[in-house]
Amino acid sequence: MTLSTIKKGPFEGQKPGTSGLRKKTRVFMEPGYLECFVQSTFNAIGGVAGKSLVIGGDGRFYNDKAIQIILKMAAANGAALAVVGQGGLLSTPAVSHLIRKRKTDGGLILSASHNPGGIDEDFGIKYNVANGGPAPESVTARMFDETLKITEYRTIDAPDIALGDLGLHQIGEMQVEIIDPVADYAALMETLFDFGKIKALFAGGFMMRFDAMHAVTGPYAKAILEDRLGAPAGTVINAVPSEDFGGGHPDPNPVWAKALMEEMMSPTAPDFGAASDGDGDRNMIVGRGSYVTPSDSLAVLAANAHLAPAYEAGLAGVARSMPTSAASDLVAQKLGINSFETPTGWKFFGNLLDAGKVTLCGEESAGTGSDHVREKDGLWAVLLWLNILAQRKQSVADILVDHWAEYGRNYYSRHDYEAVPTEAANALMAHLEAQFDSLPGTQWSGLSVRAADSFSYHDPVDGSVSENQGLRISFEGGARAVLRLSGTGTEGATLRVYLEQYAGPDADNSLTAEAALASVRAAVIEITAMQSHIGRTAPDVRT
Ligand code: G16
Repeated sequence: MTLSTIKKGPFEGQKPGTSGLRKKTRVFMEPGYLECFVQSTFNAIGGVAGKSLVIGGDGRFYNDKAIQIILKMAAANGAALAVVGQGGLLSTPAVSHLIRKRKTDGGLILSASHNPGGIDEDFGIKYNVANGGPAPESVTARMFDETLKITEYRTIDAPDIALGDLGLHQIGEMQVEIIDPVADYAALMETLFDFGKIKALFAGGFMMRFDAMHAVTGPYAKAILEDRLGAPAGTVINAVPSEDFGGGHPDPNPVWAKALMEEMMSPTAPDFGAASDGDGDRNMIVGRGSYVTPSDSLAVLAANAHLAPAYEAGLAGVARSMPTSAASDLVAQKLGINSFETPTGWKFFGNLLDAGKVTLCGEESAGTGSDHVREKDGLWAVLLWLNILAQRKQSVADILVDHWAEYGRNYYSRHDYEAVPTEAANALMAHLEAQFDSLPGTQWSGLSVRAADSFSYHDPVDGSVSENQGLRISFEGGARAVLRLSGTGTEGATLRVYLEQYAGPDADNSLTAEAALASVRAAVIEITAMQSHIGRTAPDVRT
């Protein structure tokens, strides 16, 4: 085996976004592209000599090749151990758990999450630190700096590792341990929830459908829901991970999980439906005839978490990303616990979790999680819902109605405008920002603006400040709109418009979200001069 140093780099545009580096797969396949990013990551963390890493991905096209490349580079850089999921598979929450359990120095996750996979679709890589969470901004900034100055990377000339063979392997001086991707994660879930109660629920005829969307959660969901909890065979559908996710978007929302939504809205719907994304960290929850928005899901979980063994003693607090609805704040207020508002990106929850300030976190982008790992966790959210359903013995719809009757309802929807030319999207945002001083007090579509600003986050744990984290307009009467540009897309800009309207416990809580949000939506379209900036006012995706 020969060590070599290959002259290459730098490559433009290797700036990590909301969740690592995401690009078209063919970009990652350019000779040296992945290698330079990985070497830059190693350089940014002071090298990997003597260190241990967890490595795995969601099984999308190029996953296995990328893992072979990374293993050889880690060996050439002196790493001591790589823990790798069998077949190169590991869900994002499973990586987070393994980093913590095995006390490794960090991990690398190969995934572009909910983005489609394939040679002409998307690929991605993310570095997680020793607490199991995504690298914080201070680390991603160092990584980016390294990508700007890199001129060479190190690798080793060695045969590929048989990723399917469990057990110990060797590359140069580095050990590679291939592990069952599901076992440790499933064991962790068993410590958090009342598996006996959930088992009894299924034994009593409770029916569920879980759509794994041809992505990484399939094997985890089958092992936990069907094998351990006794859900009938066939409960988990699309359970075999495929490298192009069966040609679909592994994005658990009503648009991309359409077949599941149709089944759940039909007269023969099962009691409970759920879906997860490419790398298993997102979730969608839907009851018979009743879709639960991710913001409401976080609030319901916070209000009922004490029904599951892990959270029996109560929660330290709840954190949500700024664009997520304020529904969970109302629960925190009632429980008398902390609530925090962070920028979009799971990495911002890490400090709050590590400091014990919060127990649950969630985002409007279908992410919910707790202090059991440092990533959002799709299957965990599904199991917590199941545990709550097993205890409350009510339907999802009834739980929601009760929740709104107690706390009021935060009507909520996110509208995405995809593949907008970057300049047009920037111009729209600049146009809005330029009006901040003059907007308060003005009327738009019957709503009066109360305040408008750009969100900055002051991390209460390490004091760091993150600016420009989204533009907010709040209106008198409980309406709010947030606009930001996505940090996870790979083509042009994706403009996200987040709409919210609060209706108190005594108000009409039975409207459709579309009807309840019509005024705030119209106001945003007007204030931003949307038609003239981006040439349309109808979004591509509404969640
Ligand atoms: C990532 C982040 C989330 C974020 C989401 C959307 O999720 O981890 O925190 O909410 O992207 O981000 P954006 O609005 O910038 O596209 P994932 O599941 O894609 O890793």
